[in-house]
Order: sequence, then structure tokens, then C-alpha cells
Amino acid sequence: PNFDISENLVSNICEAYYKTCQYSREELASYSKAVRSQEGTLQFQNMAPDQLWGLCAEKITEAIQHVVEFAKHSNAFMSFDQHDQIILLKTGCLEVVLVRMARAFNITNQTVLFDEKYTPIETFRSLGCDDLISGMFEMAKSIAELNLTEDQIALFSFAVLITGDRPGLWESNRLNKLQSVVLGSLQEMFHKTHSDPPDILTKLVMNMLNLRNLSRLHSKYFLYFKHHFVNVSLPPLYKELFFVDENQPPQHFA
Ligand code: 4D8
Repeated sequence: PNFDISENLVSNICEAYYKTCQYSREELASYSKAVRSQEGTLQFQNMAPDQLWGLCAEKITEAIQHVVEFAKHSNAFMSFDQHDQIILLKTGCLEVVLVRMARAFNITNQTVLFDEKYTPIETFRSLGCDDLISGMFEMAKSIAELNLTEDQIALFSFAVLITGDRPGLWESNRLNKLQSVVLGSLQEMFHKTHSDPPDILTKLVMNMLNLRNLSRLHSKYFLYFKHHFVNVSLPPLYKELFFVDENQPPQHFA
């Protein structure tokens, strides 16, 4: 099927997003008064790195499960073969989580919502992957600074999800077409909220490249951690998503 710039497509994406975004803006705002104390931060800093990695993996996996639900609630996403759906989720889910991270990021004090409290970047220092963590924080900051509305976050995260040039896709062309329709609708929306719509769109497209690099960096650390922290127990979905073994059939999406 072809995708026209239909109200339907946009409203269905936004609906799917609202059903699966975990926290409303209001809830996130009410949390923002809960900033982790210095002692609280120190507790995480003093955790064994493998333990902290396990905890982060748990939190990220929870967020990913909501992204999977987001995809499943979208008619446009579901119109692709399961083969392509799996590739899109496998390669894009972390990128979408990072877009969502921007909502849970407080620009004023540079903290992110983690384990019920807004927490600074130092919390994650013992992991020993400063380039990854600071890249994630910078990404969240740069998206947060664009002041997107919830509908705009919905469309942007969907555009990230349906990136058509992931390796192995069957319907790259149709995905690319869908993505330009979604980005077109997004630019339309910017006319109501931003003074320079093409400029915002350019910034978002640059962020898309950056998201991809961060996702690659995360996979690299995943392999490294998995090798060094042999005893940590990880959520099965997390292992399945980031353990690169193309021969492994997917089992935990359902
Ligand atoms: O809605 O699910 O409640 C971050 C994780 C967000 C990483 C989560 C996290 C999110 C990245 C835990 C560890 C972003 C929300 C909460 C948990 C995304 C850091 C903070 C979700 C949006 C905010 C709020 C550490 C949720 C960056 C990364 C460490 C690695 C070893 C990769």
C-alpha cells in the first residue's frame, strides 16, 4: 500500500505513542523535584560495575519493551513483513529509547530520570564507558533543547524506527517513502510551534546520524561487558537484541 499524507497515519502514530510513552509530561515534571542526593549518587558510584551494568540493562530493557509496544500499535509499522519488523526493532529500539530519554532529561541541572530520581551523569561513572554515557546525555540535551511537543516526539521517534537503510531489509524503498511522509508531516507541525521549521528538521536529521553512532557504540560496549562480566544476569530480551548472532532466531518479541 501507498502512504498519503493522511491524518490517519499521523493520528495513529500519536495514539500509539501516547499509549506506550510510560510517563506523561505532567508525571515527568512532578518527578523533576525528586533529585538524587549526593549520597544516593555515591551509592551507584560505589556499586560494582557489573552490578550497575545489570541494573542499567534492566531499565533499558523495560524502556525497550514500551518501544516494541509502540511499534505494535502502529498500523503503518505492522503493514511490513515480520522479517522487516524484527530488523527495525533490533537496530532501532535503542535509538528510540534515546529519543525518549530527551523527555526525561532536565536541561537546567543536566539530570535524567533513573530509578525514580533525577540523577547526574556521575552516577554511571563506574561503568567505565564515559564516551557512551556522555554521548547519550549530550544527545538527550540536544533533543530536549528543541522543545518538541509530544506529537512531534511521537513522529520523530517513529521516523527513527522506520529507517529504511538498515542492513537486510526487504522493503527499503517503501520504508524510505514512509519516512519522508512522516518527516514532511513533522515539518508541517513545526510551522505552528517553531520559527524556523526547516532548521529544526535539519537538526533532527543530524541527530538521527548521531543516534546511529551511539547505538553502534552501545553494541561495542555490550560485547566488551559481556566478555568481562561473565556472572551478571541480563534480561533475555536485552541479550537477544544486542548479542550479534544472526543465526539466533528471535524469541522474546512476542
Ligand atoms: O521512559 O523507562 O522509565 C538510561 C536508562 C530512560 C541509561 C528511562 C533509562 C533511560 C537511558 C537507564 C540507564 C535512558 C525511562 C529510564 C532509564 C529513557 C544510562 C538513563 C524512559 C526514557 C530515561 C524514563 C546509562 C523509563 C544512560 C546507560 C548505560 C549503559 C551500560 C548502556
